[in-house]
Amino acid sequence: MDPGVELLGRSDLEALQLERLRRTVRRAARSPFYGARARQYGIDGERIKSLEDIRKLPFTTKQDLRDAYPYGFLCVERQHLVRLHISSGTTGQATAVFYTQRDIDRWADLMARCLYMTGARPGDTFQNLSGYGLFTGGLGFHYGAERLGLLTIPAGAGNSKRQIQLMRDFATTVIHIIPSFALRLMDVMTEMGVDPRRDLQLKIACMGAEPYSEEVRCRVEAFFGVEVYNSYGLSEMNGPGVAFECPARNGLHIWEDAYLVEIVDPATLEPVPDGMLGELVLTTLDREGMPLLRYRTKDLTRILPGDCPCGRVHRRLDRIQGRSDDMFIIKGVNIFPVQVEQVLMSIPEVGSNYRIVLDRENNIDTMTVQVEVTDRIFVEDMRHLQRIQNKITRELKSELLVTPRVELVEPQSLPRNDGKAVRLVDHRNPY
Ligand code: ADP
Ligand code: K
Repeated sequence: MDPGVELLGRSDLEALQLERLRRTVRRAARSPFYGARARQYGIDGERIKSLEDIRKLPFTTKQDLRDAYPYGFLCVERQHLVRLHISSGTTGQATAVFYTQRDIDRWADLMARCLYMTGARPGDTFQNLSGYGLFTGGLGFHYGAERLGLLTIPAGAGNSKRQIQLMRDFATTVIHIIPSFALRLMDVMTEMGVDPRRDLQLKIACMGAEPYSEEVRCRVEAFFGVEVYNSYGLSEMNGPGVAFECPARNGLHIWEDAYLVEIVDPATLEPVPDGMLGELVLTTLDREGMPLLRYRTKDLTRILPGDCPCGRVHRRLDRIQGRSDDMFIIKGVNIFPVQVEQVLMSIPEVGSNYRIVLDRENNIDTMTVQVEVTDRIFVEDMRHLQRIQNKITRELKSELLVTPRVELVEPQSLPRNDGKAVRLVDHRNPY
C-alpha cells in the first residue's frame, strides 16, 4: 500500500492534482497535436489556476488519436520511448500508446497498488490468464504483479486445460481473467470433473477488460470459490490499473493522483453531478511520453457518492455499463448488452455464453438472443426446453420492454475467441 497517496486527505490530494495538472498541460504542448491546440486556444499551464479550469480545454477523442497516428501525441523524442501498445480495436481503426521507462514504472506501481488492495501478497502465485502482446492486460498486470513480489505466471489467454494444470502444479492463489473466459473455464472444469473449491487454491480473481453484470460476478465467485475484484482500464490511459475495487467491493476506486476524473453528459458535454450516469472523461496526471487531456472514454458510469469504509479518499466509479457505442436501439428502446446478460445469468438453466443478433426483416428490426443452456439440461426434453425458453423470453421482456426471439443452443456451441467476447452481431446495416 502507498499510504502517502492512498490515504491523503481530500485537500492534499487536490493540491497534488493541481500541481500535476499544470505540469501535464505545459508538457502536452510539446506534442504536435496539443502544441497546435495550445496556439489555437491560447492555453498553457499558467492559466490553470484551479482544477475546474480544466474545463477551458477542449476534449480529446479517439478520432483525434486516429488522425494523429502514430506519433502526433508524443511529448518526448522517440529515443526516450521503451514500449508501445496498440488498442485491440474493438471498434474501428487501431490507436497507439507510447511509454517511457518512467511511464512503465509508474504504471507498474499503480497495478501493484491495485493487486495489494485485493489482499494479494508476496508468497501468492499469480496466474495471468489475459492475452499478452499488444493488448495491455497482459504486460500491465504482469509488471504490477512482479513489482508487488508475486510469483507471476504469464499464462496468456485461452488453452483452458493447460491453465488448469498450471493452477494445480503451482497452487495458484490469484488470477487475472476476463469474464467471458472465466465462464468458459467453468465449462471446461466441469467437463473435466475439476472442482476448484476442492482441487485448487484460488482466493482472488481480478476480472475486467469488458463489461459484466453482478450476476456473472456471483457465478464466478460461487464456482471458483474466489472473491472477484472488478478491474477497469483502457489502453489510452496505460491499460489496466486506472480503477479497481477494494475489499468493500462497492465501486472501483479511481487513482486520482494519476488520473483527473470528469463525468459529463455525452450529449451536452457538461459535467453531471455525482451519482448521475454520464461519460467518463480522463486526464493523465503523471505521464511523460504521451499525456492526454480530457480524453473521452465513451464509457458510461457514475461517481458513487459518499465515503468508502476502506478509508481511501480516491473516489469510486460504479460498475461500467459499457461504451456508448455498445448501446443499441431496437424498436426505439436503448439497450446495453450487459442488461441482457444480467437477466440471462440470473436464470440457473442458462449456461456460460450468449449472443445478441440484430436483423431487419421487412423493414422491422428484430432481436434474437441466442443462449447456451447448461450441460445439466437434457437437450432432448423438448417440453422442458420450451419452458426455459418461455421463461427467458418473459424475463427479458419485463426488463427490456421489448420482446426478443430466444433461441436455445447446446453448451459451448456459440463461437468464441481468446480475446474480448463479441456479444452483439448487428446485421441491420448491410455493409
Ligand atoms: P479496445 O478499446 O480495443 O477494447 P482496450 O483494452 O483499451 O482496448 O479496452 C478498454 C475498454 O474496455 C474500456 O474503455 C472499456 O470499454 C472496457 N473495459 C475495461 N475494463 C472494464 C470493466 N471492468 N468493466 C467494463 N468495461 C471495461
Ligand atoms: K480503448
